[in-house]
Amino acid sequence: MADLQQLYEAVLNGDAKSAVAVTKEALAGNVDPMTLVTKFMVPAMDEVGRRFECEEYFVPELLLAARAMKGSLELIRPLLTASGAEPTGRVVIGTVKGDLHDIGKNLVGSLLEGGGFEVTDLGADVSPERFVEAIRAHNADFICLSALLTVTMPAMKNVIETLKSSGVRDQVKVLVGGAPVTREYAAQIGADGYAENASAAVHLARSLLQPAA
Ligand code: B1M
Repeated sequence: MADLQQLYEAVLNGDAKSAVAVTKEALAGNVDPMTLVTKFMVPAMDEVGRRFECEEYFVPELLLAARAMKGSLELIRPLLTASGAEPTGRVVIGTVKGDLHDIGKNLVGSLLEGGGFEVTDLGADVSPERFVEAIRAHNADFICLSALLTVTMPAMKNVIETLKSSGVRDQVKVLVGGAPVTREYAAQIGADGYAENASAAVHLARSLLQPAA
């Protein structure tokens, strides 16, 4: 049986090899993949963030921790996305302009896929214009915007303004999330909803889907 605390330590120490090894062992032992994410990896990332804030860690340590978490998530992702369900709605997702954080956004995208949504992931540092193009190209029902930096939160508002000026605002529901984002901020910028984590994003998207005619 895998010692799951080792997964926490591996992400915290940026040890990708150990993170992958423990994850493989845990999955082989039928541990729930979301337990690995929410109980071990995310708390480790929170501790990485805390250490960064008090200058015990610097950007290289953040990068190593992110690499370790991504290594594990690559193993977990197929399990999250394998729903087999018919697509219930189309989602375009991305991290807003100026922001390179993509781990949380990737998790949200994976769970939405697992929840039966068709997901187009535009990556990180996405301009408002690229969101508009993707909405048109994929006839999206939702866009999900992620921001992890206080300074990039206003870019969410820019996206909404660009959707309006491009004439596509009424076509999509805009959902927002990311560590510094709040329900109040979402309402303030005119988003249709806020989700605090990946599973809440799936519930929210489902609740906003129009019932089939
Ligand atoms: Co940076 N970083 N970082 N970082 N980083 C934070 C965010 C920070 C809080 C660390 C800290 O100071 N404690 C801080 C931001 C402070 C602030 O503005 N409030 C910070 C900073 C300052 C920076 C730099 C400026 C550092 C520098 O260069 N001096 C720089 C900025 C670069 C840029 O973006 N332009 C920077 C860079 C980086 C790395 C590139 C090194 C790396 C990211 C690698 C990557 O993503 N590929 C990194 C990392 C790893 C972090 C921390 C440690 C971890 C983020 C993470 O992956 N968390 C982070 C501290 C922290 O968050 N505790 C930090 C795990 C992830 C699963 O959670 O992303 O919150 P999260 O996603 C959750 C929810 O938020 C929600 O669901 C997800 C899953 O449950 N969610 C959504 C997210 N998006 C959603 C969208 C939705 C719904 C829900 O749509 C509907």
